Amino acid sequence: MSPTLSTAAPTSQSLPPPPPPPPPLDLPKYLQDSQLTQECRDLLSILPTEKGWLSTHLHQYQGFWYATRHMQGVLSCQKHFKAHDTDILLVTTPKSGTTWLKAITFALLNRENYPDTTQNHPLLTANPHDLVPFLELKLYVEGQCPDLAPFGSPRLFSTHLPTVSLPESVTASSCKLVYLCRNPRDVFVSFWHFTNKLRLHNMGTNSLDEVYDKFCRGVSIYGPFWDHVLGYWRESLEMPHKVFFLKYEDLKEKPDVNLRRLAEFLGCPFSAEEETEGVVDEILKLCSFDNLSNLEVNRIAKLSSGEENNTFFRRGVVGDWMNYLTDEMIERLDQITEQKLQGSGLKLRCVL
Ligand code: PAP
Repeated sequence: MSPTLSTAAPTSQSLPPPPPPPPPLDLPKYLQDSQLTQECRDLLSILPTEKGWLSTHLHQYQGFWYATRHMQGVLSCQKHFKAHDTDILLVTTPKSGTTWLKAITFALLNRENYPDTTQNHPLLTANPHDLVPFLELKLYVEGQCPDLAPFGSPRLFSTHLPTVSLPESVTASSCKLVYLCRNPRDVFVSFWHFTNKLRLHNMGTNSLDEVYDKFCRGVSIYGPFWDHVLGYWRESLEMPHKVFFLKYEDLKEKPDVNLRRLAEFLGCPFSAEEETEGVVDEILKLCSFDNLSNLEVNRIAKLSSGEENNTFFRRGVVGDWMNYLTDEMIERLDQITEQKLQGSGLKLRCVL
């Protein structure tokens, strides 16, 4: 006798299990918190934590705030990165002009290898972040110990780390640091746009008021902004041969003067012949906002961490804060800036 086929609806017990939630790998890498070592998890469990602007959480470590995903890279780079005396480290707090500084310094150091800035130049086909990688956000981000041999000499890296959290060998060696800062009004507005652009559709956008309050309280990636800037400002005063302090606004206003100063600091000044040939202007033209932002690679490609290259190019001007901040917001930000920078000798311009 053949078995009777049941026509009754299956009970919940016989139903197949519901599909698992989409694995975190579906998220762009910059939103993933996975791949943390136990050491990192243990540390995170005891650090002060707040809601992030983009990542779920921010953690306060050595006085500054980091996304969960970045903590692994910070610890790993602190532990393993061995600076060479000839290394050059580009340092910024986010949205201070990192992409521009990377492009300019790369073009400056590689001008003999790539004398023609209009053809076959790496910056025409690669985003500056791919040419000058971040230590803690790219090379060490997954806790691995990368092979840095292909970087040749001098090695050019970047970091957003504050002075207090730099790997020991950076301080102990004769490597050079170039710090670029930008006024906090424009940094904040740029950061607000950047994080909103990177948030997924279902995450909604951050309200300006909410993240403004966090920024003022120092709770932003690599914040407090003022402590970050002051740390490098003081180092540049104490060790001008090691730390070169640049301002975005000065670079905008007098790019040629500041590029020449940068070249002097890095020990590769422009020769009289280069000056006659207009090499300074060629580099500046190659790295200009208009040129870089219109290149195909920067319009349509992505970084390996998932951010679209075009998120690093928005307006590229001084003073866009005027279109976003209320008088009260400006007043609060200015009060903090005045209080924090008091006695330091550092002045930040918000307009040109
Ligand atoms: P990061 O720190 O996250 O790497 P970063 O490059 O500092 O980002 O920030 C991008 C800002 O630099 C953007 O500013 P905005 O939002 O106020 O417009 C971007 O437009 C600006 N920027 C990028 N490239 C250049 C450039 N070549 N010249 C001037 N500004 C630039």
